[in-house]
Amino acid sequence: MKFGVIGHPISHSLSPIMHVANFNALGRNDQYSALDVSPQDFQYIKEIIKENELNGFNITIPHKESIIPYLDEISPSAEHIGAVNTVLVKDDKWIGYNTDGIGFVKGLIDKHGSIDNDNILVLGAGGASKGIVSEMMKFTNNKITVANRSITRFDNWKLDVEAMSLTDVKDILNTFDIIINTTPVGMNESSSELIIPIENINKNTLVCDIIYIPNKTPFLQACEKRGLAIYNGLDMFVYQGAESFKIWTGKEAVIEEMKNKVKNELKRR
Ligand code: SKM
Repeated sequence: MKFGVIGHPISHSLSPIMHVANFNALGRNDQYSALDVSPQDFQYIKEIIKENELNGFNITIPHKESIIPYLDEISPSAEHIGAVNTVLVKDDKWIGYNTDGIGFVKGLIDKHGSIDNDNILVLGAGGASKGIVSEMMKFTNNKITVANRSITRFDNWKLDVEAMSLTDVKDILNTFDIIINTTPVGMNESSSELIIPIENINKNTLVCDIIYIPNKTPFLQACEKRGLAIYNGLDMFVYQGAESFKIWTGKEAVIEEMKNKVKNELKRR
């Protein structure tokens, strides 16, 4: 079978080597390529996929929303999130899914165990946050708190969450067992801005970031320095790929092989 990832730019994507590691581990002859499609050329996406004879593909920045009008069907959760990262091509029909949120949640639970009774705070209210929160709600009994700089961002949220401003959440930071940063703050290593005052966080809290390049954002570094347990976005990337593979083939991926390959490649770069 043939798969691929569509994005712009795309040369740095780790998806091809990660998926090929999985195909090899399973003894499959599948292919996975990276296709650079600029926003101007995105109107030709149907032709591009047909020419490349893909059975399924991932979609990354900046096309996760622009793909939606080209789909024949969309999963309810991808529709709710408003973003698609996985397309299944079935009998010439395109079906869109989003595996980013479930990828984060599965990775988190595999690593840290059940989140049934945890008090969880998610920072940011964009697409990534919505995806993670809607999946996480299925695995926890507590109401999830979501904090964003501007509260108007919650206007189109249909989820039953505790919505707060970043300013207000500062006073209750010590009440959370897990804190997840989904904002891009920290992507840029030269910026030392921390999104919340970390001295207010409880010592037993697990602090997560969905970013994995850099390996430790300044936010995670500062939390680690304070003695808190930290968790970056690498597992999220691996598990979203594994979930995409399951959608395309109905088979379970070999997570460990994928993870090792990505870790080694990141070390090499
Ligand atoms: O959602 C994923 C996407 O499936 C693949 C990807 C990549 O190849 O860098 C990144 C994320 O957007």
